[in-house]
Amino acid sequence: MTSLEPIFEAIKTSAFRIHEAITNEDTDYSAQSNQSGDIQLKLDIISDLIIAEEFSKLPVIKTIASEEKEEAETLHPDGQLLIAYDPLDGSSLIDVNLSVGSIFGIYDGGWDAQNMIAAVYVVYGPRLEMVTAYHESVRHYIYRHGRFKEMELIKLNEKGKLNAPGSTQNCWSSEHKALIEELFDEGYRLRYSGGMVPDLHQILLKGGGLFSYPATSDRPNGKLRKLFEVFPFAFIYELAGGEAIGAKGERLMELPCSEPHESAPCYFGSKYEIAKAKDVCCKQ
Ligand code: AHM
Ligand code: MG
Repeated sequence: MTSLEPIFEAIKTSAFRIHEAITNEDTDYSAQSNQSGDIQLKLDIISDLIIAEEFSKLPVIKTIASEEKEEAETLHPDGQLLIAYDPLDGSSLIDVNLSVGSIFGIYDGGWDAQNMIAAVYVVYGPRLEMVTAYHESVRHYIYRHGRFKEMELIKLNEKGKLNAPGSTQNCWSSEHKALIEELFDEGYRLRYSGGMVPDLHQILLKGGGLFSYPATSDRPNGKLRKLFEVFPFAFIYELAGGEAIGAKGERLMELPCSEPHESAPCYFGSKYEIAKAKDVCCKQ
């Protein structure tokens, strides 16, 4: 089996460089927009260039697809692996200095979720952190004194306490509203920053809860993109002992992906909250 260590090392180098850019570069918008129609920050473009540059040094990587680029790009025709990434997720939070992240999905054989062999995310917060999901375990690293130090493995409890409901509330379905209300009625606490990476990281590290970005009347297919955001976190949550489902209760990891920027409604959580989501709003 191909070792993923060089890829993890390239992600660590990119993370360090992006962290430096966030600290030192300005937070202005550029004159460009991406495939999803979002106006790009200069930092979105810089982060994308940094990651592409680090990945281009690795002959094992055949193709990359970025949330910031319209089309996938072949790096090494004889390479084996495909990597989809969101270079700077949540970048609209940068100006108010909230945490943001980078997300990576690594595939062998095509872009369908079933071909994913590893997923990684980086959190740029008060600290620089990285989480890898690979070989049956979800590993957590914190950047200290010039290197990423490995911490305890990440495992979700059966049931958590946090509720992170995304999107525009007055566009929710009545079923989705009912799910969110039921969780609050059971004592769940609201934790939603608007950054998928720190919001999902918080649920993973605090033992469990629910993050949802549903189908809404303004966005019937949700907002979060399968390749760049949904599949990598579905892989990570399942490996951590949780579950990740779509609008009909189906496993997100079983969804096909026919277009790189396709989105999907999504629910990530520990087993209790996902069972509840299936019962209350995610039905066939
Ligand atoms: P981005 O890729 O343009 O940064 O958008 C993705 C972000 C996620 O990090 C977050 O979960 C979501 O958008 C928040 O959206 P909303 O403000 O609609 O809840
Ligand atoms: Mg994103």
